[in-house]
Amino acid sequence: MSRNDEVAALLEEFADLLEATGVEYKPTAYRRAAENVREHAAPIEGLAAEGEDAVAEIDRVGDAIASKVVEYVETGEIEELEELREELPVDMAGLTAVEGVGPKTVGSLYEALGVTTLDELEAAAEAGEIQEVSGFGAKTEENILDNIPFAREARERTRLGDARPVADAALSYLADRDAVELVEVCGSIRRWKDTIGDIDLLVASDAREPIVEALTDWPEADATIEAGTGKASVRASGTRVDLRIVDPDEFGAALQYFTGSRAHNVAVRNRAIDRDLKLNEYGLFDISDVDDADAGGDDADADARRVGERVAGETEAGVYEALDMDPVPPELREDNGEVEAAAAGELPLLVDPDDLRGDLHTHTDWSDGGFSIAEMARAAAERGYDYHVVTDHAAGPGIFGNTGLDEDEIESQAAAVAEAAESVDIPVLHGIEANIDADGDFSTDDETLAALDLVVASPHSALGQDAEAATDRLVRAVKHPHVDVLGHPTGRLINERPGLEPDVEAVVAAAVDADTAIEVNANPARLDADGEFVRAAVEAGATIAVNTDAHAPRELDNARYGVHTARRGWAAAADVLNARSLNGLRSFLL
Ligand code: DGT
Ligand code: CA
Ligand code: CA
Ligand code: ZN
Repeated sequence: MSRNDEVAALLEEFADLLEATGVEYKPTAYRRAAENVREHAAPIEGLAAEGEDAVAEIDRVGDAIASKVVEYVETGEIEELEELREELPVDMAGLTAVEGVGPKTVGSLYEALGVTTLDELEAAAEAGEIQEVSGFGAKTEENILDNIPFAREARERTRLGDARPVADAALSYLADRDAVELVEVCGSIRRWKDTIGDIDLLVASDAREPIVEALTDWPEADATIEAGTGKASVRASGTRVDLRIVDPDEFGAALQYFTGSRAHNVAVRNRAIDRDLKLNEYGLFDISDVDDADAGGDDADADARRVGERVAGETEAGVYEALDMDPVPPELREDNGEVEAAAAGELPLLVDPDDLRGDLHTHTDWSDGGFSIAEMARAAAERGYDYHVVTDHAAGPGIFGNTGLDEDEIESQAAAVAEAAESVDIPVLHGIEANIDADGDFSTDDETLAALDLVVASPHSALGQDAEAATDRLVRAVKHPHVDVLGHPTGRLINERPGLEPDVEAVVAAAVDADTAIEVNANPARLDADGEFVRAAVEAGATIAVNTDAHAPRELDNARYGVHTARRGWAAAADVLNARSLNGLRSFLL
């Protein structure tokens, strides 16, 4: 966390506490200031060292806030904030993580019931105490109770998109150490799950100590949690990083074991048992000549678990092959039929990041993006894509500010896209991200939609509607004759809001019927559709599109999150619309 992020978080806490104690206007000022401190290019500690005036140069940061920032950087605390914390000793972040619970609610519930934590909130709701508080009712209490599990999980798990860059940094740092022979991520992050509990790393080396030391000395590690002989754990960017060190000839078995999931490992181990083999983190062993059937059980020490004759374990692929299976891509290891498919030689050839030939959902400064049509298209060309599609927001409810395009603006954008395309090496198509309203209608007229090369249709509002309404809405949108891609189908934001919960089977059946592709939105806050949704779509024969929804050139690099999510849904390159050539794409759009 940079100091700018740290100060911004503090100002936001200040805003929440002020709001909870009933102060008006000021909270908004603190939140705006926080946002600008976070985005500010220069390090805040440098400005604070120059004094209040330098801090107040930041947009929206007034003198009063600037003096508090200086106070914090100089003394490590802000007196007024400490007083507020004492007055209202609540776990603000934990409580406001519950959808429908804002700082004001936290303030009222603390005053009336003394609620300070998520557990206390749950207990009060279960006891029916919340509906007795003035301004609250039975419905609010029920909503709070419904939303607590989601909030609790969100507090415990990190988004893949936040954890993966930390894991990548650790990987390249460790790969550069002399004593390290091999290093890999394992656990849920290697399976590209959309949220992860911790980052697991595996190193192959004959040494132990220098590697434990290397991890605890890692400049990005904020704290050491544990430093043993064969393993170590640190905290980095708020996430736990677990490292295990194994002998090089046991690396494959350990990688297989620590990648999980537990359910996948159970299924694979049972397959070993059927063959009179024993699989553990040290290798795959032939135990047919071992007398004592209990030898090397899970409770035995490491040496005793290396029992019988070892038949595999140096490479992970070798372990699977010795069990008469094709190697299983990590994304599939959830015990959802992959063990049977691998044994039958029927695993799909999954889509790969290199298969993508263009992005079908991107924004420019015509709506809420930050870059011109030409800048975005050139960035796509630089990434080796064969074509680029511009899909700015059409006007509609839920579209930020006034940034959506009306029919006239869409028409003028067509000319601008054609003009920009002249300065770009790849074809640039003109699309739109149309807005699916609560009923499944569109705010943009049919004639305008018909004239576009491609229409992505996405929900942006009414994301709390019930399952039946959500299903009707998405099915209608998918069947609209001019819609080509259903964008971020549920509208979920990982760890923030669950989004729509439609009948997925019904939506994908409609998509197959209408020849509409289902998007995997690769924005790491979304990953929507998720793996399960993709699996249903692929099984029904629907087409998938993996799009970044980029609002800036560097966001085009998020494509990998979408591809791995599609892989979690068993998608092959042939299932993916933007893995096709321009001609292939055009014939789908006809
Ligand atoms: P997470 O971190 O909650 O997102 O999920 P994972 O899958 O990364 O789980 P984690 O970090 O607890 O352990 C990593 C993998 O190691 C896990 O997928 C399976 C394997 N593993 C760890 N401990 C055990 C164990 O006691 N028994 C078995 N069968 N497998 C284990
Ligand atoms: Ca893990
Ligand atoms: Ca772990
Ligand atoms: Zn978009």
